[in-house]
Amino acid sequence: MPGTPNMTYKFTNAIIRKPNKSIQNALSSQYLNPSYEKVLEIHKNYISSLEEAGLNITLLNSLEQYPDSIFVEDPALIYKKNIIILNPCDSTRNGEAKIIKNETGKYFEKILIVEKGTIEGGDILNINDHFIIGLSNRTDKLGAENLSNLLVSLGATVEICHTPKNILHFKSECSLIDDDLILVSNKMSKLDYLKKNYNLIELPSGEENAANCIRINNKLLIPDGFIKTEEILSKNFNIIKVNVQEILKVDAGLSCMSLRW
Ligand code: CIR
Repeated sequence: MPGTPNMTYKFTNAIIRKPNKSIQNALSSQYLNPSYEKVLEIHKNYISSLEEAGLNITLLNSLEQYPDSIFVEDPALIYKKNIIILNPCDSTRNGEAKIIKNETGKYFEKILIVEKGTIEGGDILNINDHFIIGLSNRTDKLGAENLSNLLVSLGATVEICHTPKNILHFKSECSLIDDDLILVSNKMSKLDYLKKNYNLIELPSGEENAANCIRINNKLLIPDGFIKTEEILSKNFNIIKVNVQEILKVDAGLSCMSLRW
């Protein structure tokens, strides 16, 4: 296993939301409806995996009125001891921001708010004190610039890039897995900014969905069922495999079901 975890993935806590029955009506580019029972099962295993990686879990109540609300990564971002409330783009998700602010503000020193534009956490990749924000169908320039100003005021640096076409979020197909090491799909591997500044591991075609992993302390959580990815990563990482099959139906992955700090 590579050296001491850097601060980006040195975590002790995670915020997670209990699954809602209305997840069956979550946004899906494939027009698929996940089963609530299967999502419950996945969620239980997900929590166990985070605990195995050393995290204490804060479990928020389910929100039936927001079908996509278990994906808590999208309405908020945690940096240092602060929480930044984002501005989800889709009208069925936007209200999640105010709710998560009221539920979690007490855990943080400052609450900052992106007031203008739209921006979702899935489009934000954090590497130590640096953030890459990917413009996408969900994150616009105004939202990215507003978040960037807030992050800079907290001492961070920011680069605004483009999420490649037909990828929901920047992090849907990439993740930081070690110091300066990013796991990417073929499309993400072509981004100049990533190529120039980081070491990349490109996953084989057909396994793009495995690029959304989460490094937590000395463990790497990877989605189950991606045999080539497992073979590549298990050589150098302590992996924990997590089943995400049912939430793939609604374009989600491992990172989006928790906020970690
Ligand atoms: C959505 O379309 O908003 C949800 N169905 C999936 C959100 C996934 N979030 C993420 O990758 N950060």
